[in-house]
Amino acid sequence: MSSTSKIVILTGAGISAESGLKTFRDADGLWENYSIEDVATPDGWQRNPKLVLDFYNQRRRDVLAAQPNAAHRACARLQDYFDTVVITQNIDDLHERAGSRNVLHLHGEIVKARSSVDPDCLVPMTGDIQLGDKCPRGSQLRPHVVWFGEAVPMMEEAAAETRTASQLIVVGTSLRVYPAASLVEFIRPGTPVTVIDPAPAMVSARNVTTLPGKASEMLPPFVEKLIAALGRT
Ligand code: BV8
Repeated sequence: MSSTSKIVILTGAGISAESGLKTFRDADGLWENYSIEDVATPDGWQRNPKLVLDFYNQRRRDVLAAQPNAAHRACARLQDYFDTVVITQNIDDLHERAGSRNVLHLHGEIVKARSSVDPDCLVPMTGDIQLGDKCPRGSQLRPHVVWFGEAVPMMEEAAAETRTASQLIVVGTSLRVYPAASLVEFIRPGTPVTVIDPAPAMVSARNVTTLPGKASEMLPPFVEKLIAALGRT
């Protein structure tokens, strides 16, 4: 690996778990307490927009009250030494608040709201979205989030970044949601993949290293190793 190598880090809810934000599928996860169909689908939005707004308003408050942890900071540290891209499935802004500058949100961002009629019409959102809050075009504001059954507009860009990665680091994701989970299939054959997770998902690639454990314990020393190896090239 040299300083011109590109490192892609694919993160999921697990990297924010130690910041106090619930994951989806762990014990006491979000999907244990909410029905995906009711709060994370367009049908749920049509049926009961207030329930959906309340769900995301509470998550936005939790995100704004949370702080980045050592794993988010380790991702940010990498960009001082390598061409680094963070591709996250998370809608929180903890990577950005930890200092990462090149973050690609596959499933949207909780700190933005958008028009219900024009997906390109976005407004910053750090408070609650209420029924009756309108976008500049006069439609009800909704969370800027990709729901199940909605297309993932950033997928093409994410695949292009992954195709040119010299190293892929997968942190804190069950790799259960598509097409995000299929990103691992876009690496060039033989590209080293490192999976960090207390319960690592299976990654079918030729060169996979699994580091079982929590993101904030396993990622910082791994990042220091990558940086130290630079000094020896
Ligand atoms: C689409 C909303 C088409 C934002 C989310 C049947 C088979 C396969 C696929 C499908 C199928 N039926 C339907 C589909 C497609 C569907 C899908 O994949 N469903 C799954 C459930 C099977 N996908 C879609 O609908 C996507 N769209 O396909 O559109 C299309 C095309 C063109 C035109 C129109 C339509 C849209 C998917 C996006 C859905 N939105 N979230 C929000 O509310 O946040 S997905 C949701 O799950 C989250 O956003 C998250 O990104 C995603 C993945 O979850 P993870 O991040 O991995 O979290 P999880 O809890 O699962 O795992 C946590 C991990 O962390 C665990 O491994 C755990 O061990 C680990 N961990 C815990 N603590 C720590 C830790 N790791 C490290 N340290 C710790 N301390």
